[in-house]
Amino acid sequence: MSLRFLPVALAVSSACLPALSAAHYDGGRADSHAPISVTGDHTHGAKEWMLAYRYMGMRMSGARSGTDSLSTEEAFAEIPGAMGMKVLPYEMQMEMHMIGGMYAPTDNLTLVAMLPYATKEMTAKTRMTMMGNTMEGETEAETSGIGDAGIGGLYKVLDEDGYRLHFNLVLGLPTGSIEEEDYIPMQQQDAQLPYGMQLGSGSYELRPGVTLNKQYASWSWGAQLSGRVALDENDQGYKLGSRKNLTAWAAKPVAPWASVSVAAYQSWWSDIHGSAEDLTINPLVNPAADPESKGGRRLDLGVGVNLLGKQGAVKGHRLAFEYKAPVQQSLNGLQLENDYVFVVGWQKAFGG
Ligand SMILES: [Cu+2]
Repeated sequence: MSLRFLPVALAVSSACLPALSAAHYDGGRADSHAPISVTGDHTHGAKEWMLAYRYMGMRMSGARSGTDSLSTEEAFAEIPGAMGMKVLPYEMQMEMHMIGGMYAPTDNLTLVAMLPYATKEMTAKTRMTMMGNTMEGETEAETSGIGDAGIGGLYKVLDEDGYRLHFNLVLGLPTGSIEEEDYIPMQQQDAQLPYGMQLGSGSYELRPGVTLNKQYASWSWGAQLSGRVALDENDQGYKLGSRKNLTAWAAKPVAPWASVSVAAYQSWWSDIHGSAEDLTINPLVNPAADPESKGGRRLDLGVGVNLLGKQGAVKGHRLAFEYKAPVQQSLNGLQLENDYVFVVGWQKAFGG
């Protein structure tokens, strides 16, 4: 650049300065937090802490193999069966309550901790063929209790021009039970339930991620790449397959206290390695007991609302809702199809 352009360059850059500082990340906007099902989406300023509660409801129903939805008849035809018996998982309802906390010792580091409590209910159709007669029935199982806790941190590496970038690293702890039992009619006694009905993974788990947020005056977007890897085999002699998630969202404030969002969630997860020692259900009879029909991939789309109280008793309280449904899913072997996920969350930050 020759010297005669210097005054022009200085004038332009000084004119841009107010715009740049105005573009600093504003944590006081409803859309400064991601849609509520995204965790580890934001960091906090030094000495700030936050309490959070999330409720998640998830429903799965019907069978699928690969990308095809199967009718009950088609699904039974895919189960090899043994001794004339076949069990087809048919419906599952999961509810999860998650308590979370965040604390930022510095502007760059935010510590996080979370503990879930889940209830799972599964219904299966049974079919028994004996001497040419087929008897149909239904069986139900239910479990509830705490799941795997997580502790870790988010480390912010960039915060300028409305961009915020941080790394996520959470260690999952095997606090959830992996030996849940219920009455199994085919065995006429209580026995260990299949993998999907257990409350925890039984393993220490690494959950790394990277999160980018970008805020403009009238809207914002964000993206997160995250994963889960079991570090050790659990007491039952297996470990869950690893999982990768790629999430992207866009949000728009519609009032100083509200924003709406759309999001896309792509996830990939692999089969279970090993098999549960105490699981007496035959995988030939019930595919839920088959560690090799657990993997898959799914694309969910979500719509959400974030509310942020601006005055009076609700000042600083966040309330958010999100509904997600799959638009594409491909499952290894015979598995239950996901129907929807609904999340409600409350968050409140203090101090700072
Ligand atoms: Cu927070």
